[in-house]
Amino acid sequence: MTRQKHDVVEDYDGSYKFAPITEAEVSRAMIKRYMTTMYERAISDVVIVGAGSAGLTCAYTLASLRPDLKITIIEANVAPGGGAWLGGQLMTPMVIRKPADRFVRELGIEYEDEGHFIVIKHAALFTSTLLSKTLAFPNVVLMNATAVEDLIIHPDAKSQNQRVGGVVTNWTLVALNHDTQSCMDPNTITAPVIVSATGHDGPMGAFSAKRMVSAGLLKELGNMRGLDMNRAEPAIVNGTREVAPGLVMTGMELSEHDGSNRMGPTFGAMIGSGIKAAHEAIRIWDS
Ligand code: 48N
Repeated sequence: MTRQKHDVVEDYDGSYKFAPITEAEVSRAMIKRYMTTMYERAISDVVIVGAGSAGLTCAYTLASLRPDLKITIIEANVAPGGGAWLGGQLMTPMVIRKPADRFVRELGIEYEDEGHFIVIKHAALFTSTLLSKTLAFPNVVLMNATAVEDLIIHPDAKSQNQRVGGVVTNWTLVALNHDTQSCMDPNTITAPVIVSATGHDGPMGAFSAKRMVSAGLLKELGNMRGLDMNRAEPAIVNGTREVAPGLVMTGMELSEHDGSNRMGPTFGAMIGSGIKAAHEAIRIWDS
């Protein structure tokens, strides 16, 4: 493939020039936008905690079905994507069992069809495509390197039952280092619907499930069971639901909440459960 010559290549002779800029212009370009986002999203419609494969699939589905909703994704890592950058044990191909292949086709990703499952050549191809298409929706905001370190829980106006009404956030490095500093207070984002997809491992895995126990909304964790692909995947998809008023749980975090099996290196249930979580969020929003 012969590269088309264009001005950049021709200027590589030492004459390449950028337009002039001041450092303050760069800082202000970021500050103006991010602080406006924080101000506007202090009240969101749906907050999704965790930008792994389940959380991102939920965000994509929700944004495509409901462009009217302000969707705010909170991700503790600098890099979103959770555990979906590798297929399993450093191997890169990603296995997805049918019928979750329908979502892969919607994203326009090529794959090999193996009959009752498909294989994408690299998990990063799935995750980077899903991430870029999700972020392209105008109603989606991603706050990464930001941790949810608590839930906002109010008595429900009508029933007086405990209802999850938002999240408490902090920079992840602060959230992980509270015991090294005097109290570094967090920020808040209120929303009538919270979707928790914080996974089953990692520094903050199963965050909301664990917080529900300590907050008295759940008697005890079910604790994820051993690997069984055929039991695990339908259990996670069919079990995705509103586990407490205002809080939908999905993806592998649900295995810790319910005590369902793990499925190992197959990702169809992350897709199916993320899609179901989006429909649950709409049901709650519209109720
Ligand atoms: O990828 P994960 O961990 O979670 P899921 O449920 O989206 O996908 C799980 C999947 O990758 C598997 O585990 C596969 C299928 N294996 C199964 C098995 O048997 O092992 O993403 C969770 C995301 C991560 O990016 C975390 O950084 C983030 O959630 N997170 C948080 N973000 C903000 N605040 C928190 N408190 C928090 N806790 C976790």
